[in-house]
Amino acid sequence: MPDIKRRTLLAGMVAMPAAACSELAETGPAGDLFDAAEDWHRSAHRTLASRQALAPEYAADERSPDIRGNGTLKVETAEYRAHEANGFADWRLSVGGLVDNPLSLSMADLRALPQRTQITRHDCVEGWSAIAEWSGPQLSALLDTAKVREGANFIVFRCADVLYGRDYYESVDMVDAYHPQTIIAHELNGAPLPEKNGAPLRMRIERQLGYKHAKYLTAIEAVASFDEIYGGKGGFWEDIGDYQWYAGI
Ligand SMILES: Nc1nc2c(c(=O)[nH]1)N[C@H]1C(S)=C(S)[C@@H](COP(=O)(O)O)O[C@H]1N2
Ligand SMILES: [Mo]
Repeated sequence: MPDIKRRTLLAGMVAMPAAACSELAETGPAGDLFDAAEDWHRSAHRTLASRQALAPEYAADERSPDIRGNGTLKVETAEYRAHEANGFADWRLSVGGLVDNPLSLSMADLRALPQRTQITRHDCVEGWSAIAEWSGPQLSALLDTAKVREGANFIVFRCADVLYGRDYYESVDMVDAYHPQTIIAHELNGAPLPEKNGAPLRMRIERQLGYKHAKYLTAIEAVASFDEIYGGKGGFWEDIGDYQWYAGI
C-alpha cells in the first residue's frame, strides 16, 4: 500500500516534527494545541479504521434467487458484440495513469492471480438490494503490480457502455481502492458474469453503493484529480448531478 494511511492522516494537517511538538507541549498554551492535534489524529484514525472495516459477508443459502441488472443491461456496440461472440477471450483490462508500470491484462492473466470470493449484499440507491457471490482478483494486487505513484489520489474505472448518450465511468479514493473486498469480479455465483451484470469484468466495491460498481470494465486509471475527466465530478451520475461522489455504506 503506497503510504495511503500517512497521506490520508496528514491531509489537511500541518506537519510538525515530533520533537518540536513535545518541546512546545511543555509550555502552557501550546500544550492545548498539542492535545488538540492528538485528538484530531485519534479521530482521523477512527474514521480511517471504520472505512477499512469489512462489509458483511453471507452464507451460500442466503443468496438472492436472481440478481437483477440495473442501468445498462446490454452493450450496443459492434466491438462488444464481437467480444461476446468470442467468449471475451480477447478482452483486455488496462491499468494506467499515474503508475510506473502500466499493465494490459487478459482474462487469463486476471484468472491466474490470487482470487477472492465473497458473498455480499448489493445496495442500489434506487431502493433494492440483492445478495450474491462474486469472485476475482483484488484491485490492490493490480495496483501494487502497476506501482501507483505518490501523487495519485483516486482510481477511475472506465467502461464499455454508453448510458443516456454518455460513457459510463466511476471512481473511488485510495481507501476503497485498497479495501480487501474491492475486487475485479469475473464470476457471479460461480459462473462467468452475465451481460446484464457487467460481462466480462465489473468492479465490486463492497463499502459503496451500487452505482460505484462499474460494469463492462475496460480500464483502470490512477489520477490526481477529476478535472480532465468527463464532467469533472468523478462519475457518470455525479456529472449528471443525480448522486454524490462519496457513496459509502
Ligand atoms: N458500466 C456500468 N456500470 C454500472 C451501471 C451502468 O449502467 N453501467 N449501473 C450501476 C448501478 S446504478 C447499479 S445499481 C449496478 C447494478 O449492477 P447489476 O446490473 O449487476 O445489478 O451497476 C452499476 N454499474
Ligand atoms: Mo444503482
